[in-house]
Amino acid sequence: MPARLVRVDRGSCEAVTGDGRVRAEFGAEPAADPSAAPCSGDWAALLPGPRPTVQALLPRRTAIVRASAARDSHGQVLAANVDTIVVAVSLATWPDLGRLERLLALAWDSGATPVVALTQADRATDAAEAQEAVRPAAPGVEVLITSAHTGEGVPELAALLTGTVALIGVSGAGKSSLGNALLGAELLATGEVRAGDGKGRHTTVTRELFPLPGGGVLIDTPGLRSVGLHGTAEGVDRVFADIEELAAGCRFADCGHVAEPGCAVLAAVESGELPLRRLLSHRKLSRENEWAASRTDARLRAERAGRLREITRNQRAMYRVRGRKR
Ligand SMILES: Nc1nc2c(ncn2[C@@H]2O[C@H](COP(=O)(O)OP(=O)(O)OP(=O)(O)O)[C@@H](O)[C@H]2O)c(=O)[nH]1
Ligand SMILES: [Mg+2]
Ligand SMILES: [Zn+2]
Repeated sequence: MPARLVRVDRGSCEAVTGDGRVRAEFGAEPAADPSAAPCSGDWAALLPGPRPTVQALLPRRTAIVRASAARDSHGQVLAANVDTIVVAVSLATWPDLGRLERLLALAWDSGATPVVALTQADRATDAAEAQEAVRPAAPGVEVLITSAHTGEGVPELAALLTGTVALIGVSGAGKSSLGNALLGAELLATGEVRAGDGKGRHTTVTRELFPLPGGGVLIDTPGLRSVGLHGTAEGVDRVFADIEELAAGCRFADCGHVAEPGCAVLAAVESGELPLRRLLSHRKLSRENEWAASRTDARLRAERAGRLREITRNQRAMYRVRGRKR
């Protein structure tokens, strides 16, 4: 029975089928790769019955994957088959552009299209000024001013959303509040931020799909404490499309934009066209991705070597059996 997983708990999940919502158990033993485990937004094949079980997951069209907190090279999937990612950034304080670039790289890497929602505009000193500051950090991405409390920008945001929509951002950004505004109902729990530092209290703890009034579904996610990149260079390249464009003018095709002669990127920093902050952020995120990729490569090599050993072992055993038969 085809089904979509709307919420994943320990050992079981809530799934929506053509006949309604069911609780389904996980059939097979957990895979070695945690990113292959069922996740909100996955499409699945259920074996129906009094206790339905998840028999198989369909390949994911897109997936939001971050480096897992565990010290292995596997990524952690935050949501699967997402079409639009709303990156929520609160205007209650001045936006952290480096963090936004990181979230956008994660979003682009997923295969979905990101949108930046500047939230809590009613608390901003100058929302328009903040929007202008954010735009250069998000080339090719819509940046909207919104407020869940006044409803400002909510219809405009809703108009940009298609298919499966995921809300991501730090705790206290106002993801769930904005989610409720989009859902047109108070379905998601929201929480006060801490008085001292204005940080959220990690109110949202599950990722659950809710149908949107205009079609499609919404996945609210828990506030991200850390966003380690675990992607390809593609996401970073898109966030820094302006640097990629400038790089085409560098004298050397493999220019690292550090101290090379004829570097068009450094020239742009010199002239004030490109903020130095952005070049440094690019460098940092690229290195992180390369590191994640090299660790994944090392793991794949080890796994291949392991498989080869196993094949050799099996072959030897087979020859022994054959030898006995003769
Ligand atoms: N003034 C104002 N406050 C808002 C707005 N949106 C959210 N808040 C407040 O910000 C706090 C955090 O909002 P949440 O929606 O719970 O934030 P979240 O991003 O879901 O946080 P986590 O679930 O912890 O990740 C709450 O006290 C909200 O009332 C807004 O548009 N205006
Ligand atoms: Mg929340
Ligand atoms: Zn260069």
